[in-house]
Amino acid sequence: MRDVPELLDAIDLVIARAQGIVPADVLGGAEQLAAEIRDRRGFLGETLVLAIAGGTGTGKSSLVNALAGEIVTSVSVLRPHTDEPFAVVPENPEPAVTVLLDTLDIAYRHEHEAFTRTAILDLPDIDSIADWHRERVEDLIPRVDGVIWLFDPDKYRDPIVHDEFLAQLSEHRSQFIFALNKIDKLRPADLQTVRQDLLDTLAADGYLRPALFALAADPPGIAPRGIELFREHVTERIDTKTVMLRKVIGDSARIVKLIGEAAGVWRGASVDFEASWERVRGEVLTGIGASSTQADREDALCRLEDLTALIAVKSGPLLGEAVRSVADRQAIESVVAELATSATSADVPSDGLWGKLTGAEPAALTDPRAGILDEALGRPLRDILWKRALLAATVTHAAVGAAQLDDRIGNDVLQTPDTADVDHPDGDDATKPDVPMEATSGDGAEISSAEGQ
Ligand SMILES: Nc1nc2c(ncn2[C@@H]2O[C@H](COP(=O)(O)OP(=O)(O)OP(=O)(O)O)[C@@H](O)[C@H]2O)c(=O)[nH]1
Ligand SMILES: [Mg+2]
Repeated sequence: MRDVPELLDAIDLVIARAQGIVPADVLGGAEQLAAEIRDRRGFLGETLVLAIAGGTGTGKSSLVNALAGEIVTSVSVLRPHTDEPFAVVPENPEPAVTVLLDTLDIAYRHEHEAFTRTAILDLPDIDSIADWHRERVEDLIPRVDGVIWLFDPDKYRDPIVHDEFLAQLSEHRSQFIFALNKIDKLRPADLQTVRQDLLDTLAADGYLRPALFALAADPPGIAPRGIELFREHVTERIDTKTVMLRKVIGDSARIVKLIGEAAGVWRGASVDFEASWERVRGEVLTGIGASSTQADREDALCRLEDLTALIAVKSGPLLGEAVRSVADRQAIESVVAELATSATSADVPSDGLWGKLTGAEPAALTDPRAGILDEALGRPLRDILWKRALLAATVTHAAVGAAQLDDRIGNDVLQTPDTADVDHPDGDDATKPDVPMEATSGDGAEISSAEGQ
């Protein structure tokens, strides 16, 4: 299992294949849980995806370069400069990052070693590019882990930015990280005034005590400032995200277990149909020969009924019902009657070489009436059990995938998962992802003030 989005796809498949096998109330609960996981805002891969937004020339591209420690995206005094979205991503990014960039139509991507678990999207400026509408930012916000909104000392009160964007987006406040760039252009005393003024303006927009950093991403002739503190904040967000992801994985594992148990496939899916069917078929064919009595037929009837009853019980309530309806008393009686009428003296079983070699009941292999039994009962039962086997395989895939992901994310994200000891949903691994901590701050929660100097 490569990533959490793939796990969620596996969960969807489990739910789809459980239709008609698992009772509707269990399935409804599982569907709701799965929908809640999908609705969680933020990027569901392991990478922390942050978008940089802000007015033209505020230094968005410069901040990307400062975080990378070298020039990865072009900076210019000519405005607007970046007119195509651009992403800096980790080396060999997880597939979900590529999928996200594809869906966001971000063609320019730069893999950089400085970004081990972070991807930064450098977006075109919002106040001069015609097609950068608020809807586009709004559409982006739930898919990323945060938006870094950049200001500069000259234009930080721009009414377009505050009225058209930030005030309208304040319900997503926990997603925003603000930064005042180009502080090298301010005297220390002015910095405090501007910072307070910006905080007041943001409060009026609906952002109380926001994360606000003071930066100089590309001050002429001197080293950048405030970048380390900013980087620490990003690292904290990565840790918070890891906790959240482990909760998502734990919830996913719970869904799989819920369905696996309800379908009766959690502790192994086999109902041993093939072996039992071969045995009972042999016994029945041997019992109903040309000279069989009423008692022999009764005995055959009972054997077939016992087998289907056993399979029905092992298949769980819904499939059990299906088994009982394709192999009801009437169907069994009619096939036994057909076997009796088509029996000839040639059907007397012989203990041939084939039987000695395979250990199989020779009657079932040589008796042409075996086809009658297979057609009437064997095939319909197999069709039902196939659905169950498919669900079992899907449950195993999802449960093992959840355990692998939990193992990887919980220990070392760069480590290759060792799947050798994970082999079955029976294992404790599948239920392990119960995390001791609650997920990251929920909808509308304030993030604590993390002001840079
Ligand atoms: N004095 C000073 N200038 C900076 C700082 N950061 C960036 N600049 C300059 O501001 C100008 C604009 O920077 P960019 O990084 O291109 O700005 P941008 O937000 O990407 O602009 P668009 O791509 O047009 O949206 C460039 O000339 C930078 O060198 C800073 O901290 N201090
Ligand atoms: Mg730019």
